[in-house]
Amino acid sequence: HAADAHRTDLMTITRFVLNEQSKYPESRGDFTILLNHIVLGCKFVCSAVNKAGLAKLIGLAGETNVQGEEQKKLDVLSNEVFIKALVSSGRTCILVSEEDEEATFVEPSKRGRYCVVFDPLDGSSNIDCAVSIGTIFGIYTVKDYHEPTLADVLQPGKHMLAAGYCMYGSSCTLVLSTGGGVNGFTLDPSLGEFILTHPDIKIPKKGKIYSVNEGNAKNWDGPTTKYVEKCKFPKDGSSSKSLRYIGSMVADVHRTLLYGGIFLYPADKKSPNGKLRVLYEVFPMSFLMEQAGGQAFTGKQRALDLVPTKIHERSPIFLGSYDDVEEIKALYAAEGKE
Ligand code: P6P
Repeated sequence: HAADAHRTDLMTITRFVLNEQSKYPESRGDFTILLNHIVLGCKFVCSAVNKAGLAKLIGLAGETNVQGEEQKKLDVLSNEVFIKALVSSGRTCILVSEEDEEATFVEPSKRGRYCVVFDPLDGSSNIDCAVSIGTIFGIYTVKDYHEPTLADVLQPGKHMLAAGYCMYGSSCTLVLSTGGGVNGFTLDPSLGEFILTHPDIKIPKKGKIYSVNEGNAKNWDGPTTKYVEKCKFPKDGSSSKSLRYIGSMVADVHRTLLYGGIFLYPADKKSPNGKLRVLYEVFPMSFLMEQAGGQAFTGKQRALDLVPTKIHERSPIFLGSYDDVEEIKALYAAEGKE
């Protein structure tokens, strides 16, 4: 019966993407090959993260990355794995990683028409306490991949073809959009395959959770302060929202996507552009939120309309349930009129 059919009709991520791509007669399977290499990287990192506590992989690699943060061995490992997997796919021409100060231009013989921007292990400060962390990625295509330039990756997020994240938590969950909605896949370690477990994810229109680092409250601007106040002390008699903040973007965004609510990393007096990086944190998560029926706002504009000028540029971000983001947009608009 149906349940058995489901068990035997394994919809793997590769099969799913092939089905999606078959809608484009001109597609030659390049995207599927690229995605398979990203999936390979995620499987490797999942295995390394799960073994980290045992294999003493955690701990400092003794170097610091471009962000001035101490690099943990898993960061170094994950970055190398993804760079190597993406180059060997033969489908990429530029790679931007959170771990590398400069973009990687793939050697001509191995070039393809895709650019991949990624954070190989976001939230890595949480590794040592076994809090969920993740890989975040976005994919652009370039016009002329024989002469790739940085301009090919400094595109607005709305030009992304695909975006996703892989969360290494109680289960290894890969959430992906190729522009036709959002789907979630869970790694079955016994098969080594990502199986479709969350088809066509839609974020609730309004949520009961807000997610922000309240420790930065003294530095927030007016609209953010007013919004968080409203979450805690609603004036319209509705119940106050719950605060959930894990401090690992992939985990906070995954919960927001499935349960609804709003995730905020606002600008503050110390960091006028907020903390999160445009290319490989803000854009992919904003892409997914819009594809799931939510929205993403920078405090000034739709996040996906932003045109980055530097590969490690930061931006404030408010993303999640459509109605919740609408409320903070109204507060920023009102401030603009004061
Ligand atoms: P804070 C983790 O270091 C990270 O880049 C994101 O994963 C997370 O959302 C954010 O920083 C947490 O930052 O300042 O609240 O600790």
